[in-house]
Amino acid sequence: MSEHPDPSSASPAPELPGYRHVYSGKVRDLYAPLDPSGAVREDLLLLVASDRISAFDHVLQPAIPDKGAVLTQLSLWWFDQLADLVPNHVVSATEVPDEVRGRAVLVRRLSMLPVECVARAYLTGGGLREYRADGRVSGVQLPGGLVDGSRLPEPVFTPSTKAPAGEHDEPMTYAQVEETIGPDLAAAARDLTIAILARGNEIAAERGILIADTKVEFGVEEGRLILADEVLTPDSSRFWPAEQWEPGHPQPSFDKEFVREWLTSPEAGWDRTGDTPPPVLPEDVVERTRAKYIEAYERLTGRAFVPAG
Ligand code: Q0Z
Repeated sequence: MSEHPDPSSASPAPELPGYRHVYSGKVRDLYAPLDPSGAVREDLLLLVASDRISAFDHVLQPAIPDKGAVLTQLSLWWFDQLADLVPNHVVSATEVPDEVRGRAVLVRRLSMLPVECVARAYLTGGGLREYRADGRVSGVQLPGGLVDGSRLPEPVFTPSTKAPAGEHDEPMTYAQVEETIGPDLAAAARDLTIAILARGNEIAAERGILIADTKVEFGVEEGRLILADEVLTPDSSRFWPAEQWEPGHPQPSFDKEFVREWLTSPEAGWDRTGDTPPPVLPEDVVERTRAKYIEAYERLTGRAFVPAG
């Protein structure tokens, strides 16, 4: 067992015949399909969710088996639940290479808004820091007395910049969003982001999950917004177990609780504020985390998760 795992070895982006690899994020890989002549198709992209997991800004080892498929299937299910609110970028989840079947989606390649669209229904993280500083979140005045984990009177749009790889997104004011994409697209993106989170919470609340906040990405086609990327997954949103919700302290994460708990335990012997990479996760933490992703999928969708192959 290595003390200094190479994060890229957790689950590297596969070579896919007929596709060109264009980009890899911490946990996902992006490809462009090639046409029969071998030229890159400019109108389509293949989004592949890996089994990689990140915590405390590090990609961990090993990967979580089936995480990519669970998140892909959950995102596809949400696109259907949201279809009356917003059109989406999905072309096909079946016309994908066998090697990534279940965790890949062929999508329309869109011109993306240069804004991370975030909405918050509960106060935590960066929103809580802003509130503690001046009683406002993204310029919206909130009532006094709110604490970590408080439910907000209504969801708030808290956009941020799309930071270059390796950097953190910075909050944007609503005026900055209007200057960047124009007032009409800004208002549409704000209203849709809030509506997506509100619909998400209506559905999730009945199934014992709170969605504290979420980040969505929109493309633009003929002046209209198209929901792109992933939606309402535990990687793009904070999922909390409703049963354990108790404002006044940081809430346990539905999916990553065992990972964070172990990484910060004496057993891991890791200083997350230092520059040492995290230690390899024990098998039981991997297995319990896999079970939480599947539990989130099954509770939300009411469907059994069926692993590939
Ligand atoms: C999404 C990302 C990654 C997956 C670009 N429909 C679209 N049109 C144009 N661009 C995108 C999309 Cl979804 C797009 N990302 C984020 C990165 C794997 C998604 F490595 N980047």
